[in-house]
Amino acid sequence: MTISQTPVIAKAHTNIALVKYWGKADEHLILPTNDSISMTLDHFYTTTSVQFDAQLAADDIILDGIKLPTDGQQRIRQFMDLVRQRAHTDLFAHIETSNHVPTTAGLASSASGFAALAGAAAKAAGLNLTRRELSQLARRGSGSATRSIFGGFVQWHAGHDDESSFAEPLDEKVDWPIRMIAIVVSQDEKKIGSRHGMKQSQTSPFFNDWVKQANADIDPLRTALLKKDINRVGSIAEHNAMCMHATTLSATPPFTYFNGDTIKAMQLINDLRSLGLNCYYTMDAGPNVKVICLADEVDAILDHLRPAFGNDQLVVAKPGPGLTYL
Ligand code: 2P0
Repeated sequence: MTISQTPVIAKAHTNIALVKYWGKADEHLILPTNDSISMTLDHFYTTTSVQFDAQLAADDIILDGIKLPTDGQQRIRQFMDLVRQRAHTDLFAHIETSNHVPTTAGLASSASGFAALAGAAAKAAGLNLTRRELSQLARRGSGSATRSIFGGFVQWHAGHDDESSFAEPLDEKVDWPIRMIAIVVSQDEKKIGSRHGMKQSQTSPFFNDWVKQANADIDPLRTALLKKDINRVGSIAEHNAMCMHATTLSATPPFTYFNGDTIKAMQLINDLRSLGLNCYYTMDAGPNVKVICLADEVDAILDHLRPAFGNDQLVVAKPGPGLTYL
């Protein structure tokens, strides 16, 4: 194992789950309560550079050009400790990361962030990991990062221990024109982070039913993706998202990620569907809405959304690639 003498730069894209990860079976190892399936997006990504340096007394972390205060570094440092332990080194590192994702606004910057960090840190530390091993490592930073190691459609197998919980690509070179339109209703930081939110959701009396439903959605969604059936893909994903969000409304105390614009966007998508367009919504741990549709209907959908949302709030994304090195 040789520590890299030059910075290693990795790029990873964010992903949006079609069957969601929402609940942990093991908080320390980040083992989820159920399998999940996502689509990696081309439009939103993180680049991260890592270089170990014998001169450093602590990790030096710069996020979007700003040095992170010590209290903001804990998750990254803990993750770097894991990399150091595996690489048998006690060196600290310069870490510089740039997000091309609205940070913490429900477009999953922790997914691309920890996938890029896992890739860059492992290689900089001289660890020669397979992509499956990188997905296991990324998982320890943030669950959704497990899936961002791969491109296209990706399944995270929940597993039962560190070894058995990893992601696997279902179709990395998506050859049909599925699209996601992100309706960015808010760029504000979310009030309840997903880590805290999913824990609170586990108090819902419906939580076990949510897990059952999510596991039951996996095979039908895999089949629908294989058949390139946008209506099956969209309706499974939309129903799955609503089941997930039902666990927030029924938690103790109850909460929701939706705001008024989230509901407005859902209604506009419902209108479009009753007009015969094939479009479906999904939401994550924030108020933004992602519309699942086909490329040839994007313009008609955007036209219908524009009176309510500005051009700068509407971003069209395609399936994107997995982890790469620059
Ligand atoms: C997902 N989301 O499958 C789910 C659906 C949002 C809703 O962001 O605690 O940030 O770091 O493992 O990965 C998952 O939350 O949580 C997530 P941690 P993470 O994409």
